[in-house]
Amino acid sequence: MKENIINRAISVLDANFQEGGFTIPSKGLYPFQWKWDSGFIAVGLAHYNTDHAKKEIETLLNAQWDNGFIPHIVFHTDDDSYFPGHDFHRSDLHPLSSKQYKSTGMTQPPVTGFILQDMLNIVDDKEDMLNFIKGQIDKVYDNHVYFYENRDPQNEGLVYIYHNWESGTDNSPVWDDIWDTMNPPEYTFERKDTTHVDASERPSKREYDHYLYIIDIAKQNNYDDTKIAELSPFLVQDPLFNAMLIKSNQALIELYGMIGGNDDKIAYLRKNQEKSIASFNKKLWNTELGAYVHYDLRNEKPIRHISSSSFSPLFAAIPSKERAEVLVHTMMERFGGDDKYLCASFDPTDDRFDPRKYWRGPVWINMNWMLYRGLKDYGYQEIAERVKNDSIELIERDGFFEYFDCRKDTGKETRKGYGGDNFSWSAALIIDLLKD
Ligand code: 9WN
Repeated sequence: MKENIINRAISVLDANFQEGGFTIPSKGLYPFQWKWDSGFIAVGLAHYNTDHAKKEIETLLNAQWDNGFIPHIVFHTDDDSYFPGHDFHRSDLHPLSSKQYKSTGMTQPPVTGFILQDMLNIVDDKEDMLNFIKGQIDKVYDNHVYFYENRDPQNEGLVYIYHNWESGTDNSPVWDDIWDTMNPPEYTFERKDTTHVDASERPSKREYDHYLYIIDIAKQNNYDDTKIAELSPFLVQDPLFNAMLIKSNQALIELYGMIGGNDDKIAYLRKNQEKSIASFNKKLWNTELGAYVHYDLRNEKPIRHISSSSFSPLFAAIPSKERAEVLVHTMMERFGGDDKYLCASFDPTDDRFDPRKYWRGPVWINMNWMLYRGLKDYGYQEIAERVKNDSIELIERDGFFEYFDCRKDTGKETRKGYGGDNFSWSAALIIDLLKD
């Protein structure tokens, strides 16, 4: 069974690998290179094709801007089957954007640092991988400097995101609180996603109006970070995004330690790491809910809803042992019922929960992969195994879908897999989980 899933996963990844040296997330629905997808994909590739794994990271980092920014989508081709494409995003408006690659002007969770470390841990030829890392690591470091110097207006060690697409958890009900503060114009545009996937599984037209409006504001200001911090109606400190930065800081510190001769960079990362972890625990922890939550920096208030992002700090060693216990208790109480697969992307006890719709409730394999490792690190072996086995069961039942209905009993509807099929990170990360 195990070998069979791994072989099928390899076929998915190989079919999605493109001539340009990168992997698309899913044929039809997502035809370009995405930032955090690339990282997860590289982990899977490292298990069986080191050259592709290295290429994946290289092609992403080649599209870095001169200010250290790494975009969320790199448009390697002129494919017009995705909306909004490069002609809407217009990365050329920023004076320091890549002259060679078209991209978006927004980013995604900074996973690349810890991915480099994972790749090193996975491969047999450590010397070869360390050499590769030596050639790439400064780009990732520059990306972290970009975040700390441009995305932290109150100098707290917590960086903001200015768009829901930067979070990776696009239509999470957490953002409904922000949409309530906005009233964007009605845009006329042609959706492409709903030609690939049923509209009921995707964000609504009105949600897209909000998404486009925020980009318009950023474009009117040539993607200038200071202006965005001043004007964007969406300005959020996201626990998932910041946990990824912290996890990657730690990996960069350890990798630079192995490489040697980078004391100034290690010192910079350590200083920020300490500050970030302290602020994270102080500002994003919500005692009443027993969980980490998002903070709305524009309106200066916490967003009191629990999502799978609330548990991602376990993966980055952020909570104390005691706090981790409270967090895991919250998770099991709200998300861990016997009638559900772990882990729903949004709180099943919340009115906004939808078990089948995108980031409003379904299980996502990348979140499970992080949760599995976090739980294991804190000694919750049994729950970790459940997260792993649930992930395997869902994929074995239905295939390598983008997300899965989190209910065990779905009545007449026997299908559990939704969104894009043959989805790359589901394939990549299941390889990693099965090899663990
Ligand atoms: C917008 C590629 C991406 C993932 C995101 C996921 C989805 C895009 C979309 O697909 O977002 O970035 O068009 O819906 O939410 O996490 O990186 O797989």
